[in-house]
Amino acid sequence: MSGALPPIEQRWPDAFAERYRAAGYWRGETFGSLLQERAVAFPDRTAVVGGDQRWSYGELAERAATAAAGFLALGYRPGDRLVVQLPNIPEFFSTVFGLFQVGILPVFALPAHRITEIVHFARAAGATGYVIPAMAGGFDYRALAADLVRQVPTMRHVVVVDGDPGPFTALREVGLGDVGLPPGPQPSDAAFLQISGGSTGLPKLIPRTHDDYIYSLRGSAEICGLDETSVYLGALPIAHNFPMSSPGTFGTLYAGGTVALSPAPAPDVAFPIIARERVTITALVPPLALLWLDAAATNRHDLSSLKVLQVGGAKLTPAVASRVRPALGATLQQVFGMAEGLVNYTRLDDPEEVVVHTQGRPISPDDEVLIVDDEGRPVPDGTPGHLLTRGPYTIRGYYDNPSANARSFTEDGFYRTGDIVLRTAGGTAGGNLVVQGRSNDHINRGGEKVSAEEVEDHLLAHPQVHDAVMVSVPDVYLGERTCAFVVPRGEAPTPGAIRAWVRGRGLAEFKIPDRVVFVDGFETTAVGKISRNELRRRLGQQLAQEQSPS
Ligand code: AMP
Ligand code: DBH
Repeated sequence: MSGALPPIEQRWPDAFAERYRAAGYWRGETFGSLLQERAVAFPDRTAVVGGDQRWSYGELAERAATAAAGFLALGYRPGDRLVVQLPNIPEFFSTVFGLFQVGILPVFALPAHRITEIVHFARAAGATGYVIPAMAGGFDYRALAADLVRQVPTMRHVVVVDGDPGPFTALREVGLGDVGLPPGPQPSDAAFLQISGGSTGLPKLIPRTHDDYIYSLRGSAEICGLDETSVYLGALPIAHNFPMSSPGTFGTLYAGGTVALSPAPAPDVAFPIIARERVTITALVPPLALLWLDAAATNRHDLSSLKVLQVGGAKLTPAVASRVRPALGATLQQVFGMAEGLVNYTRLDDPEEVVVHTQGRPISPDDEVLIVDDEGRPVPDGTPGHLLTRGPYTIRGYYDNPSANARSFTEDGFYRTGDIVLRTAGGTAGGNLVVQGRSNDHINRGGEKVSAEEVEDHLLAHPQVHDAVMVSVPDVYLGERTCAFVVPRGEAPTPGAIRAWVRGRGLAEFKIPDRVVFVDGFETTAVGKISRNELRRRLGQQLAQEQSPS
């Protein structure tokens, strides 16, 4: 029934694959073998803690094997895709490691995604199943599932991993069937599909192989000094690439450490868990880091176990960065990464100046980083330019998306990140990247990426909207906020009605415009319409000027 996997023709060319194997980056490990080996080596060590559950490596492996058998009994086979939308609960790991073992590909949705996004992921991936919790964060995912099965008839099952499944299938009640475990995927096969933050338009699907992702985990765990005594707190949504792999929960399991899960990243939820589980490392986006720093001043919990605070996903200001050590007694590590691959870290022994002022340098000696001007010519160190990259864990193409691939990759396989960066010259901080901004329409709202174009398309669907442009507005807390300029058709609706409209279209809350401004029309030039990118730039500048004190 389920469609065959479109060929992932965007693999690394043979010469590169051979080089990455010869260098020892790709070692032929798979996620299935990785968990098995650890469960044999140290079955009783704690792997995952969350809610009132505490699973050893042995128990996690057993639960993953049961999940694998359950999905097989439901009729799923290697190469099928399932949209997985799970919060920070231990069942996340038993489910996805079960899928990895069979070679079924999870498509990692975030808990914040809503019906429009889930339908898009399901269709784009040709998914035939949807895996959810019953409830999380006060939201009923079964209602979302009911909507999904109405809109996407190829959904064969909705699988609920905890609680009351309602009309759907409870994973724990699926019989094991008589299907033997298939041989399992090859290390060079895609293990899952990550979601791009959306540089232009709708989010794209990112195929990551066992080989490449496990290399990035191993490299990250090494850079972060993880070992079996490490306790990583999953505070951000763990389906996101940063807390999953940099080194994140997967890197921690790779190193044989313990993953502790926080149902929310707020200090009052996370601090008691840090104290109880003796957490050694965690990852935050900048607005949360600021919240933690403020909360630390009056905090009653023992946070002394915390050695490393990673901050990434959006630009951290030096002023906030320099507060981390005094307030938390932990080493700050800046992390500049992307679900498409390349991840940069400041190193734990870097001088304070480097840690506070730069976003680090790549994991691998074979990460190729090019910084070029608008014409594609390399710029000197210290000069901002477009960041292009290629390497042993950076994809060569999105899943089944030729037009995005033509835009986002060069002929010779470099990924156009859309980021404007500079490389620092000489001195102690030499050779590190400093992020300057973006070259396209994606707005970074405190680490949550919003495509202006995607939201504009929803605004334009409103009957009283003639035209709409969404821009980024500087914000002290989030870095950037969104503002939608709307040209009404006939009588102007209220800003509240516009925001309610976007919410009603079934989008994640973080994509709803923070502000709505009505205007009579947009600038045009003598030769016709100016480009939307140029329009966004001018409107953004206009807003910034209005905001700055004169
Ligand atoms: P995504 O496409 O959702 O994986 O987001 C990746 C993008 O997030 C990068 O291309 C950057 O634009 C942004 N980003 C990630 N980490 C940082 C950071 N430390 N500083 C500035 N921007 C960042
Ligand atoms: O923002 C990101 O996508 C990101 C940030 C830090 C990421 O994917 C990562 C590290 O791996």
